[in-house]
Amino acid sequence: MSDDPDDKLEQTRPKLVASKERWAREGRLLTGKPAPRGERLPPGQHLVRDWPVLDLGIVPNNATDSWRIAVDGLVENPLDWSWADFMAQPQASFVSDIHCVTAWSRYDNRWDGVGALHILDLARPKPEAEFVILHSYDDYETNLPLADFADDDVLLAHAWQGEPLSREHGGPVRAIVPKLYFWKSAKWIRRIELVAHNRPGFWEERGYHDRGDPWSEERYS
Ligand SMILES: Nc1nc2c(c(=O)[nH]1)N[C@H]1C(S)=C(S)[C@@H](COP(=O)(O)O)O[C@H]1N2
Ligand SMILES: [Mo]
Repeated sequence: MSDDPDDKLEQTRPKLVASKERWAREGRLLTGKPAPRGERLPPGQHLVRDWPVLDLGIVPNNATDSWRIAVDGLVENPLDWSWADFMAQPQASFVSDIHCVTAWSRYDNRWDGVGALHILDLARPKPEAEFVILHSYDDYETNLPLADFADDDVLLAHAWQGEPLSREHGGPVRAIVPKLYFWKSAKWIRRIELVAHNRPGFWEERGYHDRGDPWSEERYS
């Protein structure tokens, strides 16, 4: 067995990973009809009322007394917060829709947490910083442009519909990036790394789109 955390993650659910890689190769679910952003439901999506759980077979258990989150890389002021530090930050709420690349969407999710803009204000990205890599406690990674992360609807969320975020959905804290497919919304987040050069994350290395805009159907690379 290799020590590459990516391989370790892949080995926990090899069939799931293989079938999602096949979806990407075959361009499954693509309608070829991009929609304007004003359209609430992106092309090829259908609405669900429940909230499906998707993970790679590792569900970290992070008691809040040992939990930490770091912001580092190309920042003037690296952060390393305990749960108490995190909860002492100004709190933000946002209601947004979820769009998963496996074609389900869920409307009107109310998130409470700490806004990405507040975190960036404190950490102060250096001018060279152009991308953000989100790292999680299950070793999952996903990448996004700093410009997509630095938006007022992006949260590090600890609550959903007024209740603490459950462990299966990424509790105690996950990222929420509503305007991109949900694989960009890292669960069990532990580190926000600012970098100058783009670097693909787990799904981006396996045929999924670098950016992932649902309205342009940026499902696959
Ligand atoms: N840490 C981590 N974050 C993750 C994932 C994962 O496996 N590990 N899966 C991604 C994918 S593919 C999706 S669709 C959503 C699923 O979130 P949910 O289980 O809360 O619906 O989380 C994303 N964030
Ligand atoms: Mo997903």
